[in-house]
Amino acid sequence: MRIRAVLTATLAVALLAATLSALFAPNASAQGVPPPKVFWTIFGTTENGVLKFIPDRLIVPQVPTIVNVTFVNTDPGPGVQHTFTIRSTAANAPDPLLVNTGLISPGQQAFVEFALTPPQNENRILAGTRNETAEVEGGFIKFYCIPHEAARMIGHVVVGGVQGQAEPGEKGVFLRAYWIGLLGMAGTLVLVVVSYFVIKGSSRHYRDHHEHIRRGGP
Ligand SMILES: [Cu+2]
Repeated sequence: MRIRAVLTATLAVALLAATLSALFAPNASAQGVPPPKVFWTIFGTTENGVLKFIPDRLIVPQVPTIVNVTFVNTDPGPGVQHTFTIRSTAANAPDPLLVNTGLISPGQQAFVEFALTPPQNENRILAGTRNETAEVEGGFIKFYCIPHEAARMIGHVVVGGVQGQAEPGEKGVFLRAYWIGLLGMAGTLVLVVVSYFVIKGSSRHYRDHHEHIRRGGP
C-alpha cells in the first residue's frame, strides 16, 4: 500500500511538471510566423462635388503588418479616373511612387499589397523589393490620387488606430492563452483525482476493515 502511495505521488509530481513545462516552454511557434495581414477596400469617388477616398483613414493595428488594399473607382462621373498612390521620400528612389494602382476608370478596381515594416515611427514601407520611407502628412503615411492630389483627394495610414476611429477590440480569446487555460484546468483536474487516490490509499479506514466488522449482536 505504501508503494502504491509513492507511485501515485510520483505520478502526480510528473504530471505537474509536465503541465508547468507546457505552460512556460518558449513559444517556438512564434518564430517564423508571418506578420498579420489586413484587407481594406477603399473607394475613390466624388460626393457632392468633393473628390475623396472612402474611407480616408486606413487603420493598421501594429507594425509589421501586410496591407492589402483593393481600390475601387465608384465615381459617378463618366471617365473620372483615380489612383491609390503612396510616394517615397528616398532621394535616390528608382521611382518616386512606392505604391501605385495606376489610373483606374469608373467601375474598375485594382489591388496593391505592401507591408509596414519596423521601426514603427519611421513610416517604412516594403513594396516588392523596395523598403523605403513613405511620404508623411500630419504624422501619418499619406496616400493620394495622382490626378486629384491638388484637390485634396488624400488619405492616411494610421498605425494603432485613433481614438473614436479604432475598431472595436477583439472579443475572442488569444489562442495561446486559450491553450494555457485548458492545460491548467486539465492539470488541476488530474491532480485532484490523483490526490483523492493518494489520500484514500493512505487512509487507515481504507486499509483496516477491522472496525467495520460487526461484532456480537443481539
Ligand atoms: Cu482621383
